[in-house]
Amino acid sequence: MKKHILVISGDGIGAEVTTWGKAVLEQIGKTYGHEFTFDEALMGHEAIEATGSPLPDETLEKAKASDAILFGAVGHAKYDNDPSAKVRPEQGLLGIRKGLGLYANLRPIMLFDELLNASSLKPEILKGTNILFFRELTGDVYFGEKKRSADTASDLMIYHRYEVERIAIKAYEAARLRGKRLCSVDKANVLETSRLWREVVQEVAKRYPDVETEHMFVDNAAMQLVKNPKKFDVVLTANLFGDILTDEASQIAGSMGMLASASIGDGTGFFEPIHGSAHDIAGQDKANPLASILSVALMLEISFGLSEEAKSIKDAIDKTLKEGYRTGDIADSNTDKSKILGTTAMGKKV
Ligand code: GGG
Repeated sequence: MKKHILVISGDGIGAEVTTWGKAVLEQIGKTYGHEFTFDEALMGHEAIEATGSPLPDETLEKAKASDAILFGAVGHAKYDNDPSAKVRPEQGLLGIRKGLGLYANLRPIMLFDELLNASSLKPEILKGTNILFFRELTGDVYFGEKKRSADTASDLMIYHRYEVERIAIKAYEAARLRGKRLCSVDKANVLETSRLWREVVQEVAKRYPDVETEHMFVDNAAMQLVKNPKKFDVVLTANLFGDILTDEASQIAGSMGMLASASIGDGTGFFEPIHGSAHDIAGQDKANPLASILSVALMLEISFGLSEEAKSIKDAIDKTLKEGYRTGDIADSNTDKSKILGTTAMGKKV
């Protein structure tokens, strides 16, 4: 198979982790006889510094022309401390999602048995958890009109029927192939957008009588995720709720450094760790590369249909963890200190 992949490292630890995602992809190419070619492009703070724009036109053009995109992270502390900044790194990420029509963000909560003790939650609560989040990605307060005067600010929370319907279909199709349970998370007791969300999901649910549907308020879902995560199979939710709930759910997997994601929709698929740019540890060889490597496994499976190759990546990570190797974020009090690795050493082990 011949595929052309655009690598957008972005900011902070983005370059360190995507180096290893790309290296694993090259190794898969050699082992299985696929030809992967690569190009690079700028996004986020790095792109602002170089071109003045968080998403240069050239990046979007290259993205549209590629077969898949491997992305790192965007963000910079400079903007977090300057709320008045008009041009921000995150606009690059939101812009490429919109530009490529990436409306469904799949975030699997993959739990490696070896990491049961890395979580602050009890192993007996976690064991057997397997959740697939569908976070809507191109609507909600992220894209609604923003207004600001001296003492007032507003972000319009807006959803259209078609936006809810198309992601609900994707989530139901996935639920049908998994545990046949779907939990739609909203705030329909308070928000009008959530009442539309629930109405549309109820309509789509009728087309999937083999899938058991549950509707849950987001506050309850946040609690159930740490109380009884095994109750969830596929979780379908809006952009903002999905952003927050999946960070919470990363603690089930042991660390944000373990969670990969796939953004899909109308065109080229986009694969990235759910973690951000982590400037506090950038350039120190401390970042966990496993989320980027797992994002490559998602790319192989979802965009290229290479399930065996994807499985070989998960098996390699499993073996590395079974041998006792950890990055700092997933080490616990029982970890052999000599097996706590930096980004480079962990990437090489896998
Ligand atoms: N790799 C994920 C990342 O860079 N996240 C930073 C960010 O700006 N995220 C916004 C979002 O996911 O909605």
